[in-house]
Amino acid sequence: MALISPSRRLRRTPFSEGVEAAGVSAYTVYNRMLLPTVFRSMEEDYHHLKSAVQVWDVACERQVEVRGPDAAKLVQMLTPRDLRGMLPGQCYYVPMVDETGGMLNDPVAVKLAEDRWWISIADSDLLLWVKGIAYGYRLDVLIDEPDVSPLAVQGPKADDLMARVFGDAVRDIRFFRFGHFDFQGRNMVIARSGYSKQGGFEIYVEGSDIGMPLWDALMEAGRDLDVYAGCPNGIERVEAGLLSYGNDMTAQNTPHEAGLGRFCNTATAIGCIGRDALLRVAKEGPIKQVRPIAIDSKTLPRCDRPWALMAGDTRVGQVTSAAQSPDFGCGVGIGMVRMTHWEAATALHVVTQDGTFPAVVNDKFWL
Ligand code: THG
Repeated sequence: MALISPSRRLRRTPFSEGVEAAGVSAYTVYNRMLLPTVFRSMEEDYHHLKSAVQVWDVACERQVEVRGPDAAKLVQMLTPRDLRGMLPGQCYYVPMVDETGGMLNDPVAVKLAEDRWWISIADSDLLLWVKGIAYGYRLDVLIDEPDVSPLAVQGPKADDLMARVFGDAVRDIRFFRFGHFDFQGRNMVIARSGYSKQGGFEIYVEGSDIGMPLWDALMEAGRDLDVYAGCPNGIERVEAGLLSYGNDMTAQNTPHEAGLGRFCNTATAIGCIGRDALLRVAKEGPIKQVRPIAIDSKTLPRCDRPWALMAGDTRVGQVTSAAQSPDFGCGVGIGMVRMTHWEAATALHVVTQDGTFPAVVNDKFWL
C-alpha cells in the first residue's frame, strides 16, 4: 500500500518523537491519531513482547472526561454493565451501546471520583454521542477530551521496569485498579491493564509536555531489561482474544454477539440507553457470536477485509482478524459465526484474498 499523507487532521502524539527515533515501520489511524503497528517486524515484536518489556504509544486511546454531579448517572446511561459497585480506583471494561443495543465502543471506564470519570475509548467518535446525551437529558456535567495520553508498559518484565521509575509500590497495583504516582513532580494515574495478555501497566500521561521526558526515562531505566518501543501486536492480541472495535464488531453487533455478555448486567443496569433492546436479545440469545478460529495455514495474507467462513457452499460467518502464530504453528483468527456452526471443533474453511484454507472453531482463545 502507498504511504498515508500526514496533516493536521491526522494527529501526532506526545510520544511520536520517541516512536520515530525507535524506527517505527508502520502506522494505522485510530481516533484520527497515529497508532504504531510494527517496529522491527510483526514476528520480532511478538517474541520480544512475550519475553521482555515494551513501551507502547497508545495515546490514540483518547479519554472522554465526564465530570460534575451527574457524571455517574451519565456513564451508567452509556453501558449495560452495572456500575453501582464500582469504586474510585477501579477500571471496568464496558461495552457501550446505542438505543438499539448496537455497540458504539468498548472502552475502559476509569472512575477517578464519584463525579469524575475517564472513558478510554476504542476507535469511534464516542465524544459526540456522550455530549449529545448529556445535552439532550440536560445533565449537570462537563464533557471534553482532555490532554491525557495513555502510555502502556507491557511484557513479563513490566513490573521491574515500572518499579525503577515509579518505585516498588507499583508492584502492588491489582488488575484493573489504578493508583496515583509521581514523575518529576507530576501526578500520573497508573493502572494494571493493557491490550495484551503479557501483563503490564497503562500510564495516563496528563500534559503533552511530560510525554517525552517519561518515554526517555523508561527507555533509559530499562536498558538492561532489553526494553524497546512496541505497540499492540496483531498476532498476540488475536491469540489473547482481545477484540478490536470496527474490525471484530461494529454498531451492527450487540455486546452478546461480540462475546461481551459477561460484561453486561442489563437487568440491573437501570438507566442504560438500549436496555430494553438488550433485554430482548439477552433473553433469546444471539444467533451469531465471536469465536476463536484456528486456520490450517503456513502463512496468511493481511486480514484487511472480512474473510468468508464457509461450511461447504454455505456462508456461515466471517473472520475479521487473523495472523499466522509462531507459537501455535497455525493461523489464529477472530470470527463471527452463526449458531448452526459455532460449536467447538466444527470444520469450516476460510476464503482469503490469497486462497482458501481449512479452518476449525476452537474451544477457546489461545492465551
Ligand atoms: N486500554 C485503555 N483504553 C483502551 C484499550 C486499552 N481503549 C481502546 C481499547 N483498548 C478498548 N478495548 C479493550 C479491549 C479489551 C480490553 C481492554 C480494552 C481488556 N480485556 C481483558 C479481557 O478481555 O481479557 C480484561 C477485561 C476484564 O477482565 O475486565 O483488557 O487496552 N486504557
